[in-house]
Amino acid sequence: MKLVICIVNNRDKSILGDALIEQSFNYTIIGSTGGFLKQGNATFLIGLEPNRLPVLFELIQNNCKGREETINPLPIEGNLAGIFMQPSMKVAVGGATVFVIGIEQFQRF
Ligand code: 2BA
Repeated sequence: MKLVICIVNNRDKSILGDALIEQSFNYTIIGSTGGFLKQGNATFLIGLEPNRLPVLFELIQNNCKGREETINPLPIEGNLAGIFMQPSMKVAVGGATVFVIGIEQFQRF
């Protein structure tokens, strides 16, 4: 058995969740926050048999879109605070960040 940890943009959470249900994947969603952008994202935990991985990857690819986010950093602190602003910056955020872990044992009690 494998555990797929899949981090997606909050905006793709529902559409990916619906697609997973439709294909009978079991999953849990954990609300999470990206370390760099500090924006909310969604982390899916999906337990599955390895032979279903290709179908899962296709679902993720088809339902999670890459986006460009603009970050507006806070003004530089100090005597001249508010005068020197750091420029806004564009960051490409991937459709999904996926980790696959081998599971030694899976039990439901
Ligand atoms: P964030 O950490 O908020 O990162 C959002 C996007 O910012 C990243 O998109 C990447 O394009 C950019 N970014 C991240 N760190 C950067 C840096 N030091 N300098 C410049 N740009 C940077 P993605 O790579 O698609 O990642 C989307 C989200 O997936 C991340 O949100 C984070 O929550 C998660 N993630 C990505 N890689 C990860 C990893 N190796 N381990 C754990 N979580 C990861």
